[in-house]
Parts: sequence; structure tokens; C-alpha cells
Amino acid sequence: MSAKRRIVALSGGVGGAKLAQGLDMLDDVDLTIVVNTGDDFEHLGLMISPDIDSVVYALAGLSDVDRGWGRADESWHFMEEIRRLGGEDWFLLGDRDLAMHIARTNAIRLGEPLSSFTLRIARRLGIRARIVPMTDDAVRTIITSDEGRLAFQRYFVGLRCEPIVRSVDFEGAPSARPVAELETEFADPGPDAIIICPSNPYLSIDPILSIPGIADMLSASHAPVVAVSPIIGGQAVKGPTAKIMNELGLAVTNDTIAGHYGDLIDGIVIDHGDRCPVAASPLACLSVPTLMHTVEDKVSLARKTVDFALSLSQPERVG
Ligand code: FO1
Repeated sequence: MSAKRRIVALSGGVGGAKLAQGLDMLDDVDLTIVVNTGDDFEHLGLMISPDIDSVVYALAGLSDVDRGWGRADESWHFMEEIRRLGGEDWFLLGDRDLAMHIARTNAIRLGEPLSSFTLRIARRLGIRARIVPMTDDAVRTIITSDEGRLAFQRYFVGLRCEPIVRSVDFEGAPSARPVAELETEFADPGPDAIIICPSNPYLSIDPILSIPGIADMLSASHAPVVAVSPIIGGQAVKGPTAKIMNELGLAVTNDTIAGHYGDLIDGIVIDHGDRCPVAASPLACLSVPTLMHTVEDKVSLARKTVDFALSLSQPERVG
């Protein structure tokens, strides 16, 4: 049997987790997923890492597919009781999900890094892939909007993404260090391909690329970097990507997505109904169905994306 191909994927929550799940189901892939933690926050005394949990639940087959976040088969007794006590109820924590937040908060208070906790929990839930936060340091996404500066979950959940976005910052990023597992991952010989999942580039992927060293690791790697566009027919499948692009004065097109990642990417995967970007420099483009409703859709897009990325590899030069 030939050796597995080493793939590093960059992912946010819901949309990214779907492709990550497909990638994890490919038998010939050895997968590491680097996850955004800019959405993390402390709530009711608990450390919440929404994107990590979305990826963990998706890969463990535990996620609520319709809601897009949290646990399937969830109940809400805790929320009912916190409401009765006059506690904060704008951010929903299901009873099953609560166990994850309590376990994480306890581990971190006892001195375990987020990365070690996440790897441990993923293994315990039978997940094959290595799931790592982008950093063990605190980085917080801040939205500057027409309603002022907002912490991410206040904007996203509390205000339902309604404020008009002027800019996005990643507090703590300049002094944050990439998670140690990434150094190992990119040490010689490094990955065979790097895939940017169809997450929101501005809210979910940029925080990862804002950690000093991560974009450099991607650029220095011999592996082709391929982004899967989150835009289909001029709209985002879910979430505020298109709304934010409009507010930032950007056309909601694959050209904008390609231009945003610029020289970092060697190829882009777009939906079969859309046009390939007319980029300044030649950019490889694969046009396939990118909507992922079923497990088969996720595996199919993952297969096509991996094969496309590997087809862009430069053969090693000898001499
Ligand atoms: N999203 C919501 O729209 N409303 C919620 O009340 C909410 C609670 C929540 C709890 C735990 C968790 O892991 C995720 C949760 N999310 C909720 C999703 C989360 O805000 C987003 O998925 C991400 O931060 C954006 O990627």
C-alpha cells in the first residue's frame, strides 16, 4: 500500500468543518486541521472554543447538522434554569455541549494547553485527524462596526451579525505563537498539500494567517496551497461572508476571494455554476459542485480538492 498523503487544512467552524469531515474520511489522507480560535471567549466562567468544537463534533459524527453548531440530540435544561435565575441567556449552551466546556475549562485551569486538551479529546472521541488550535495564546477577533468595537460573539450571536462591519482585528495576534504541532507538521519533508476550507476568509481564516509565522510556513512549504471558495452564485452558503464583503466594499465574487489570498494560494476550487477568477497571475482553478448537504457531498468535494491540490505539486528537482 502506498504511503498516505499528508494534508494540512485550515478551518473555521461550520462550513470549514464540513470539508474537514470529508477530508478525514479519505483513507489515503493523513490529516492535520488547524482551527481558528479568534471566536473563543469566556462565558459564564467557561472557556468556549466554538470553531474547535464544530470541527470536533463534525469529525466525531456528533454535530447537529441542521443548526450547524453544537451537539445533535441536544437538550436545553441548563439554559432554562440559567434564564430562571436571571443569568445571561443570549449565547446558547446545550446540556451535552456543556460537558465539553466544563472539561476544557477545568483542564486549562489545571495548566493543560488548549492544543493538548483538543488532541486528547479528539483521540477519546475516536477522531483520526489531528485537530489543533492555531495557537495556545489568547487571540480575540474584534469587529469594528457602525455600533462600535464588538467582541466577536457579541457581534455574531448577540447582534446576529446586524452591525455594519468597518474592519476586523485580531487582538493578541502580534505576540501569539503558532501551536507547536505546526512546527512539527511543516518540518522537512512537510505536508503534501495545504487546503484552505470554505470558511469565511475575513472572520475565520485571517485570524489563523494573522499569527506570526503561519503564513510564512505556508509560503515556504513546497506543498501546493488550494483554497475552496465559500461563495456560490454570488452568495455565501451560510453566515455573513457575503454581507461583510458588501460592507467592506468588495464584490462578492471568486475574484475577490482569490485576490484576498493572493500569492499564498496556487489554486482555487469554485462551484461548478460560477466563473473561475480572472486573476492577474495564472491561478489554477477547479470547478466542481461545492455545496455540501450529505456526507457523500463532503467526501466527494474532499476527494476532488485533494486530487486537484496534488496535481499542482512541482516534481522534486534533481541536481
Ligand atoms: N451560534 C449561534 O448562532 N447562537 C448561539 O447561541 C450559539 C451558541 C454556541 C455555543 C457553543 C458553540 O460551540 C457554538 C455556538 N454557536 C452559536 C456557534 C458560534 O457562534 C459560531 O459557529 C462561530 O463562532 C462562528 O464560526
